[in-house]
Amino acid sequence: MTKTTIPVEEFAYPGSTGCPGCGANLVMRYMLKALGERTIVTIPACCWAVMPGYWPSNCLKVPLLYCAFEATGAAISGLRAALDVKGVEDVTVVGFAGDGGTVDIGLQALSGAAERRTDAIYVMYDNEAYMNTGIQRSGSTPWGAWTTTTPVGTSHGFKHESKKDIMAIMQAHKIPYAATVSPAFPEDFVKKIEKAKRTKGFKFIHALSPCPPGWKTNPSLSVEIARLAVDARVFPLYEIDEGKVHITRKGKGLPIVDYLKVQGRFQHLTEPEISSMQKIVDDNWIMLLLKESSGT
Ligand SMILES: Cc1ncc(C[n+]2csc(CCOP(=O)(O)OP(=O)(O)O)c2C)c(N)n1
Ligand code: SF4
Repeated sequence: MTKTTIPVEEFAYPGSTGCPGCGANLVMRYMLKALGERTIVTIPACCWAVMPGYWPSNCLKVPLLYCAFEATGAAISGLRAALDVKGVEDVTVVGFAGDGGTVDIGLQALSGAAERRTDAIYVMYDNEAYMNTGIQRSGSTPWGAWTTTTPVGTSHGFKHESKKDIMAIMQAHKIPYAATVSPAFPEDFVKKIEKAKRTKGFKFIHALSPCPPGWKTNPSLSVEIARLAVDARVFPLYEIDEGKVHITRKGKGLPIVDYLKVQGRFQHLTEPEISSMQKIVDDNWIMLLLKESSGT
């Protein structure tokens, strides 16, 4: 049996107030294992703003800076500048935000930090909706999903807009490093965060984070669902290193229905609608393969 290379030391302790089976819990845990103690995490309004618990019973071993919902990119820029003025070079600055705080309200601050090449890592944990306030749809909610603001009924249906391609948006900023990670593949996850830590400048990490209440899933299946997302190529694992796309795990190419059928938020979809989703996934996969083979 292969020995794991994941660091044993924990910087996220048990006791987070997250729901059972919260994927974002694992994202924080693996991220901190890779980064270590000399890290400051900036968190805007989101589930993780609540999950550490109340002082003095915080479950994280690193300092936290809370910021306004839209301000993660600006906050990490200010923090980095302050550390630079003090001559502190060995501390990694991290912005850790949900998808709503990233692809929607926080996009301008994120874009500014990326353009300035702020030396920091921005991690977006993507539970594909505004979960902390009651499962409202975000720009990162996939086509076809139920949320409380895209209710399924006779006159409404489900979300009819596509998920924003945040990785493409970040690639357009020509940042030195961006990667997708999954809590189902911790070795790949940790390696990418370690690489981001070694790289100077602005780094972006897109982490899929299953959310049992929001996705209407069994909490014991969160890691399995994250694995199915990769194997069905709904969430391919890849990195963009100095502009070059490299797929780190090809996945098994399972039909998308294997991923959808275990989630209550997709139960209303008809066969033709599932076929439409399969086509979106297939087209995105071909596009990713083309990007990899063309070196862009
Ligand atoms: C300016 C502003 N608008 C709205 C809110 C209310 N609010 C707090 S958390 C949140 C949802 C965050 O969603 P997301 O970023 O996806 O993170 P998640 O809750 O899913 O972890 C909202 C709308 C706020 N705090 N500030
Ligand atoms: S609502 Fe979802 S993202 Fe928020 S703590 Fe619960 S499982 Fe985690």
